[in-house]
Amino acid sequence: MASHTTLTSTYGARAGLPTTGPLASYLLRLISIKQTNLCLSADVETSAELIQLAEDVGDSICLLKTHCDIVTDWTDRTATALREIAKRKSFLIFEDRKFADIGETVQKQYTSGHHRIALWAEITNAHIVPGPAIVTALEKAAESTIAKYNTGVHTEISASSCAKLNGVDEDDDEDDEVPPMDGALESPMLMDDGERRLSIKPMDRKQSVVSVSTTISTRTESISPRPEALNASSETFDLDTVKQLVRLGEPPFLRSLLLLAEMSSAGHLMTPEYRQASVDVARSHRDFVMGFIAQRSLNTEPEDNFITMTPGCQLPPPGQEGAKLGDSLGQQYNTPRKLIFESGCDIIIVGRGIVRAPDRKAEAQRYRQAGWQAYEERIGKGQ
Ligand code: 6AU
Repeated sequence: MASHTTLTSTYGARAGLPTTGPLASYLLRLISIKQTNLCLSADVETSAELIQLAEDVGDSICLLKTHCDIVTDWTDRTATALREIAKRKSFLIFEDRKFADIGETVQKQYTSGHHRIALWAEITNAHIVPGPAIVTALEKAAESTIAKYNTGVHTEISASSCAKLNGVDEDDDEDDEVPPMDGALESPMLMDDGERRLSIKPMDRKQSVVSVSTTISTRTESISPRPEALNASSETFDLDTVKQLVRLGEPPFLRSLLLLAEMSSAGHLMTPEYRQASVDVARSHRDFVMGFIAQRSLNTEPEDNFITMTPGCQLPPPGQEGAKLGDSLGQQYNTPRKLIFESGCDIIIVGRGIVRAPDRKAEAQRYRQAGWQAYEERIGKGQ
């Protein structure tokens, strides 16, 4: 693996680099605070299962990846519920749409139709097979979604500070290694009005300051030690983590793209030249392209700080360490250590390894720990 500073830098340090966009920066901070580089691939077929999975595993992940088109009963309510859990449990949402059409078509696929992905997913992905205009088209569609959000009507400003009420001082930044976000706008609330329409309740900067208190109150409620959690849960965040999440606030209302540079499946046709072409396209859209779906880090130039997200990840069952894992349909699996420590990937994407486990919550924690250990080994922590 080629050496690059991003391989030995912490997620927190990378969040602060001048080449890091605000959404990538938010994600890197979130990873650093929650100490998780795990993305759950929630490939389930009903809204109820999806929501239950997000509830069960949300504390252990930085990202939840959806395939909304395999959820048979997907409605706006599904998106609303997911956004609410994402807010409460602090993770971002990535719709694995794999756009691959001409610009005009992908814009519609991204913003319209049954799913209206741009409204609720911070991150999505695309193939560059059709050429670089796919990125320009998605970027424009994202910009118009953001613009609509930013110019929308909003109501109600409440000035109470639940942070103080909950004993969490948002100004107390002692021991905080993750720099605070820089005046970011918050995510929308998707207001399901009972019809086939989502209305967005946007907030301006002034309101976003105030609405932090709402967030704090909700989050603190869910992640501060609850009586049952104190007894049963090993993953309840400690007070310092709670404080850092409170300071981080909600994600900025922005959108970002991942380019598929290399797939995990056997016999894929993404040659090294194709991979390089993806990197070239990404470099000319650094504001919008956050990183890649790839099997290795593709950062080579000094200003590269792309985030590599990697599917095809499983932990072998005990006693079978070293075995080459896959499914019967071409999927190929590597361990978190191989992907993060050896290949320089940043986020592991795990689907069936967690979804099919008898105890999904515990399994997600096992993957979280394995991914984090591999990262600490990579940055040389403890040496
Ligand atoms: O862990 P699994 O094998 O159950 O699920 C892997 C998930 C699936 C795939 O659609 C997706 O990751 N995926 C992708 C993505 C994320 O774009 C690319 C790829 O090369 N391989 C892959 O499996 O939801």
